[in-house]
Amino acid sequence: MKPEITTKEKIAWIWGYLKGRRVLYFIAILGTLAYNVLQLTVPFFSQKIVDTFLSGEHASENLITQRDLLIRLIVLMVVFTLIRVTIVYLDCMAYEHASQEVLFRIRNRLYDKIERQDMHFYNTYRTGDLMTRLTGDLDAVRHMIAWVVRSIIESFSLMSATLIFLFWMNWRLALLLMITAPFIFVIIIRFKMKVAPMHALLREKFANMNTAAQENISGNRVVKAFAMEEYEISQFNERNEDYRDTNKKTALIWLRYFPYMEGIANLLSVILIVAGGLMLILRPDLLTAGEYVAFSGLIWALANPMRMLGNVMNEFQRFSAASAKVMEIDRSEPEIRDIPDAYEAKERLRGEVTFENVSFSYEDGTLPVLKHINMKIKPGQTVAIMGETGCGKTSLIHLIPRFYEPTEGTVKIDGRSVREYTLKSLRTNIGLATQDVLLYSDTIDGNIAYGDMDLSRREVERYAKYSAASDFISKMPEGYDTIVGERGVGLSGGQKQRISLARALAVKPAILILDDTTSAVDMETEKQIQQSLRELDFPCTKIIIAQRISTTRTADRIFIMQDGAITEEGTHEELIRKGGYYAELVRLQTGETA
Ligand code: DGT
Ligand code: MG
Repeated sequence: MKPEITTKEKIAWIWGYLKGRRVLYFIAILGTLAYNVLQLTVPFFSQKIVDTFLSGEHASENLITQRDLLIRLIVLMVVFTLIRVTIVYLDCMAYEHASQEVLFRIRNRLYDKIERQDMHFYNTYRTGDLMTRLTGDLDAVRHMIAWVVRSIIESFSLMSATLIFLFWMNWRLALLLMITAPFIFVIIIRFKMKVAPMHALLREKFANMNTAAQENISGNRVVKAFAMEEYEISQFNERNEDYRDTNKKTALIWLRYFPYMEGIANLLSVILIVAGGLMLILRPDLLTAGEYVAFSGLIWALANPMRMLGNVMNEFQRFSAASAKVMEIDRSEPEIRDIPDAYEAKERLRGEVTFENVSFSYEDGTLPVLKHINMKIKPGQTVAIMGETGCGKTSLIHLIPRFYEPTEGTVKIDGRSVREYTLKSLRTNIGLATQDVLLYSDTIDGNIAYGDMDLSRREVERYAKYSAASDFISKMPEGYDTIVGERGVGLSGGQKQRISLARALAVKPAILILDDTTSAVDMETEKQIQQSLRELDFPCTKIIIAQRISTTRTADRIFIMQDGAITEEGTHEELIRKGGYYAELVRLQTGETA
């Protein structure tokens, strides 16, 4: 369990992102203070007007003799109101500006963090959950900066200014109103305790719903193939209901506390009417009518912040749950990253690959997937790796670009552990065509040139030729400019594999790794590809995972893997002579016997 992030840390975290906008934000807070204090000018002036011109001893006299004062008071009231409205407007803009800026920064930083994460991270976090962090959770953070803080300042400044003013005007009556304070405190604390866990839950339900939607939209073909639409819809409905119900429950919590809060807010009026009325009648020396008017004109300035408090607390808890999720990503570090003083390979690597007693198991799995692997591949060699499905071939080659770290032993390139290179210089030397092909929603040209955006069209065409893709590409309506992937024209499995091969070749890698890259290509095309791989115009070590003997027979070396270990090793002829697993494969696939 990770230690829980405290509220203080959350606030400090936001404060960090406000850098450069802190003065603006501070001014915005001052603005909030100012316009709330200015709100009090209206009752202040009305008290003066009532006491001097309406209910005072010499009211009617004053109306004649001090007409100037009356006009001045009214003009001042209007001027102050105008000032207040202007401040409110500018203030809103300042909050908006500061919060959008913070949102922009966090979003960028988060994306940066996610993008640089290692495989383990992607195995752990679900896409829908990450998307929730980038959208809903971040919005809750922005809401905190723009709305929650303002509301808190507003409530407190209005309340304290009002209280100061009321105490200054008539401390006895003000003190009586203060009787309600402890009750409010108790209600809010109890509410907070009830509602905080609900927001954590609510956020989880929201992420669950998003994950279900994301997985089903991107995996819709499988849903369709199995005619599972109705099932999936009902699954989504369930999560949607779950989310709705949790939302309702959260809202109900406030509804449970609301009557108490409302009761206390109304109690203020009762105290004012009863106590103030009695004072006015029995002890007019203690309370003037003007003061009474000012008090009743200001009772909202005490009651409204009380009513707001629940809402503010609610939103604050929403922020609290969301920011914890955002901060988790913000603070995350990939386990696989450059070691201090990592070696930056400036020159092209020669492409010698060595496995020295390498064992490996996945962090979330218990069984060893690779067991004491020893392999030596010379620069420029072509080696083939064969073995039953699930024996660990993909896991093995994923250790070369350091997608995972071996649990034991060392993988070396050119005599240096892959750990010692900077990830960038290591990986730019490796061209990998992965087992499940992913193409971007981009042109074919853009997909092939993905690893080297500056590649000219002529070069793109050349690599397409190497991977036997140029024929079918030139037959497409817009050739290399045809959009493929999610939005574009569909491609066959074999076509996708060939584009993925061209993409791997286009970076002119020192080490080319093909993970079952020609499995969906017909025999004739495959032969063509094997031929062109031998004729590449750059030096390149090739590690080819394949199932077909036709692919492997010309390899300089063949490794047979069984259950995570290398059990046979040699050339085609050597292995046939040995009469083991490989010889059996040859017999099965070609009918040849040794
Ligand atoms: P293939 O592609 O079907 O011919 O099989 P291989 O030889 O490429 O097998 P590989 O390396 O993908 O998987 C070896 C074992 O490791 C297999 O039992 C499944 C397991 N495995 C693969 N990927 C992961 C992973 O991300 N997490 C965990 N826990 N296990 C994995
Ligand atoms: Mg595999």
